[in-house]
Amino acid sequence: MQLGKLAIFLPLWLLCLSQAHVIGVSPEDQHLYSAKIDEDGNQYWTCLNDSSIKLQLSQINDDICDCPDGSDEPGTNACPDSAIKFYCANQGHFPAYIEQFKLNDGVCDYDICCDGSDEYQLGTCENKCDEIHRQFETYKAEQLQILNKALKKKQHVVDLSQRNRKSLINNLEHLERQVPEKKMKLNKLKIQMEDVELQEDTPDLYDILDEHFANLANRIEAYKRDILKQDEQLQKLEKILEELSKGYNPNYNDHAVKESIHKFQEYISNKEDGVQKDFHDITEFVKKIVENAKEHSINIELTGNGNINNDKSKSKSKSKHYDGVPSLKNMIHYYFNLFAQNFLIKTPETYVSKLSSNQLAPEIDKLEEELEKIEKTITVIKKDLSSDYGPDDILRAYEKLPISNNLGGYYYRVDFLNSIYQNDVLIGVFKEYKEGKLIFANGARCWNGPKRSATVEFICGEGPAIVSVAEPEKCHYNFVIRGEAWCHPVSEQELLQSFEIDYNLL
Ligand code: MAN
Repeated sequence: MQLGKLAIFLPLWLLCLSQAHVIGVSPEDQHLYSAKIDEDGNQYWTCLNDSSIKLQLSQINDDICDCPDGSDEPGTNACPDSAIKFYCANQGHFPAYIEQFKLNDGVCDYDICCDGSDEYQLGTCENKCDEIHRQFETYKAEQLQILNKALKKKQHVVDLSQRNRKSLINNLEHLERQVPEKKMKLNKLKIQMEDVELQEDTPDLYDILDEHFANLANRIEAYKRDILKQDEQLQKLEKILEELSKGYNPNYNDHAVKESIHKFQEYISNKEDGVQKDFHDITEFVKKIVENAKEHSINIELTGNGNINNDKSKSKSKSKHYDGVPSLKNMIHYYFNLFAQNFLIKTPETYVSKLSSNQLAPEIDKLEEELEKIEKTITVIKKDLSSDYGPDDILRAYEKLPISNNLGGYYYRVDFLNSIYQNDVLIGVFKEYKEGKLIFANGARCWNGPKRSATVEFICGEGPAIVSVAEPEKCHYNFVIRGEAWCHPVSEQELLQSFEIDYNLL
């Protein structure tokens, strides 16, 4: 105000006396207007953006624009294109800068210059800084109270989004842990399947030896018959000789007869009992071998020549080997060897599934399906976790919390990170979060127009709520959603910008 009054009585050039206060310039910038002294001891000043333009001190704020940047007229509106603004000290409130065209125009711009200094020439604007500052303090207190409440609510939202993220991570870890276990199980099943298929394809050893055993039994029977026949004949012969030895006439002194009878008697006294008991049991013995073979039967491979080939038979390569058809003498030995080589060798401890290939196949399919599903879910979760869902992952909190509102005759439903509907028309599916906005695309096609799409912006306030929907272009919608999650701590300067003076109270 004092400046204003001064201005009424003093010529303009006095407003820029050397080292004096230059009107319209902040205290920090006053030094830019200090006088320079030339060789002749005269004071001068140069334009701020062009030091080649020398001016007399009286040319500062003389209402004539001399400098290209308007720096010689900080306190007048003589330079219309100047970017320089007029400084209001606003003692008791906040200093501010006002556009020069608003200077001395008869309007008190209290929203910028609460001290009325913008009208310093007329001096008609009273200093209202005290009242305006009081109003601002009240506004600030109210706003901070609202904001603190909102920030507390925001903290809950942030906590929820972090919990949602954590549960996704837990889910991911749980699934990832299952993969190696399931893969191992699948591998085992596949190996079992191969073994079982091989087993099902290869003949049973018993089946192969069955023929040999039948052959053995037949041969034994035939030899038995031969032996019994020979035994019968032998007994007949023995009977003849016995009768001869009893009925011959020793007086004939036939040396050959005497000698033969003597040998026969010797033969009889040394003779063992007819056919051995073991011989009669031989059929029983073969039967037992066959039963044993059935019990311990295993699967083996046949070589091209029909011989049995497995690792066990290889390991017995030192055992006695018989070629061709065995004789009665070695027959038992032959067949026992064959049996022992193939049945009586302990098999290595290998696991062969009790399940058939028909039972294993669906188990393998099921496990493969499970694994595929798990791996797909892992990919989806990883993509989700690496997606940008806003600062503090905030949108994750609203993942399953759609909001709706009736606006402009339509019912809108916004399902964050999913879709937006206008009544039952799809406006779009979530595409991305970009530069603080949600982008939805690929909605239902408009009649004779593009597919519907939308952009969602957020503002701080009570919510979450859809506060407005606009359709600036045909079928592209702009949504504004208000919510505490989009509130931030504010500075005094920010509050000052949103502050509005109640002129009724001035
Ligand atoms: C419906 C609504 C409108 C849209 C027109 C286009 O009426 O989806 O928002 O502009 O279709 O035909």
